[in-house]
Amino acid sequence: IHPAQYEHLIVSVPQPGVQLIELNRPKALNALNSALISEINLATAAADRDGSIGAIVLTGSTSRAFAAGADIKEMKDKTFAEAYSEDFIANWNDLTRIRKPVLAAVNGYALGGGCELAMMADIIYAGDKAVFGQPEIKLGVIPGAGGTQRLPKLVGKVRATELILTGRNFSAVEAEKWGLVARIFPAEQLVDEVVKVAQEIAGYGGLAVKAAKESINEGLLVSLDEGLKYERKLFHGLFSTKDKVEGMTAFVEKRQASFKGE
Ligand code: CO8
Repeated sequence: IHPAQYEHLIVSVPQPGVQLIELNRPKALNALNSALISEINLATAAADRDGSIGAIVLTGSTSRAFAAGADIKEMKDKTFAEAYSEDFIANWNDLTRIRKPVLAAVNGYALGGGCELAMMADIIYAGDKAVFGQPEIKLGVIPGAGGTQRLPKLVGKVRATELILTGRNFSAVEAEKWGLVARIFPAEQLVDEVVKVAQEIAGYGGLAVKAAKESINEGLLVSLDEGLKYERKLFHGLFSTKDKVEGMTAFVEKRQASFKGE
């Protein structure tokens, strides 16, 4: 799909190696309907295949919302039979199968599915006025796209349970204190700053970057012993790459390494 054909996204390359994907349904505060999620999946998969891209930045609108949740209007009349038979929202998780790093830049509301979408990214950065929350309990449901699974892993079980059972919003400062957010920037500078981080990552060897992400995520699924073994296999494998030769030679020769992703 050509970038200009996305209905709900603006896709661009603000710096070499960086794919910026902006959610663009501002009138609905970027509420996540099926069409928008399909487009996110298409755009991220395209970036994952594109050899010129090293990292992906996912963001909403500067002023009001990253995403105010799943589209409540789309869900309101959906029956159990429909939700179950179409496995409603299962494809949201496709984002977590992207192998290049995904950085979420959150300004404004990241509520419900918006918070869950951010948590599918590898790193979350927040604007100083960002507001997070899992308010699904107020709608008679529970988080359905990873909120009850990822939030406890990220902020701890007790805090996550309190947030999910009360549905209360929380601030960027709380999110950073609890380890959900890596860093906070002034709202207007957020996207530029995150693009800079993405550009730095894109400048490293693509194989090592993918392996690091893969090893971290695998480690969260298995025992420490298995995780350490997995890490070592990937580490050993990287000794067969040109980037390893280049990176270490450049260090010894006291010059900047030039990685090729090979
Ligand atoms: N779905 C659909 N439309 C929305 C949503 C949403 N989640 N959020 C906002 N909108 C729409 C509003 O309906 C309104 O549209 P309109 O102008 O046509 O009435 C427009 O966006 C602007 O919103 P408001 O007028 O409400 O703006 P305010 O500044 O007054 O309030 C809030 C902003 C506080 C963010 C408020 O809009 C709000 O509370 N939104 C809902 C937040 C919420 O409950 N999110 C959780 C949704 S449930 C969910 O995500 C379940 C996830 C389960 C897994 C995923 C399933 C797909």
